Amino acid sequence: MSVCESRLLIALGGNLPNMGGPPLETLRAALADLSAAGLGPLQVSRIYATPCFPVGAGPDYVNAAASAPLPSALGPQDVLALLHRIEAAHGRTRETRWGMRTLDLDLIAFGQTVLPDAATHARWRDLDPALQRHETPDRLILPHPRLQDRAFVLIPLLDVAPDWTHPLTGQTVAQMAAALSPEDRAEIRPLAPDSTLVKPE
Ligand code: A4P
Ligand code: MG
Repeated sequence: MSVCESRLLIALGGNLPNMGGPPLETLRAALADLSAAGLGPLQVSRIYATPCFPVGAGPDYVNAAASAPLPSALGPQDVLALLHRIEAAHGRTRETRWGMRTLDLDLIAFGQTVLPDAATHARWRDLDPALQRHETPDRLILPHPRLQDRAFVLIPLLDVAPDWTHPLTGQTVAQMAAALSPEDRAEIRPLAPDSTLVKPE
């Protein structure tokens, strides 16, 4: 297994202020929380401004991605619980599926782990788009079932894990990103050419 394939991948996003702070500040604080919880060293993508999906469902988002070595003391469920704790600490509430949020932390991959199993994963991955908004998984699905569809996840991931390979489809992040429509790719814009969530020392 390549070094890249044995990494933990996290997608970060937000489109609502928390306690007056913009989503960019929330994402920065969440990264600090991830490090403080023992994940790392983190590799962090540039920050991207992305149009809200579904179109018109709220303000534009700020999105980013992070990658870390697999933690020795935490399993995938522990990492998801950690992400949920960090979301809650930054004002995340869950009212509507795909609704506006101060902070969304998705566990995109835990190395090559497949959960709960290949057949269930295929069902979520191939779920009719009309049903996706209404069906919410009640358990951890890995890799994240919508990974291959989301330009706001794949373009930031290109910065940190272009060679990571999906354990079920065999596609790399770079191949999944190349399969997006040019229009979807063009909508994901770095905030500045050298924008980063990590403050210089
Ligand atoms: N869950 C299962 N597997 C996972 C996983 N691998 N990572 C469970 C995270 N959570 C996972 O998640 C719903 C349920 O899935 C939870 O109970 C969790 O335990 P959620 O975070 O409450 O719901 P969500 O974020 O609304 O849904 P989901 O499926 O993560 O969708 P997306 O694709 O993240 O959509 N537009 C822009 N521009 N940028 C965004 O970041 N995000 C969304 C959310 C919509 N539109 C967006 C963005
Ligand atoms: Mg989510």
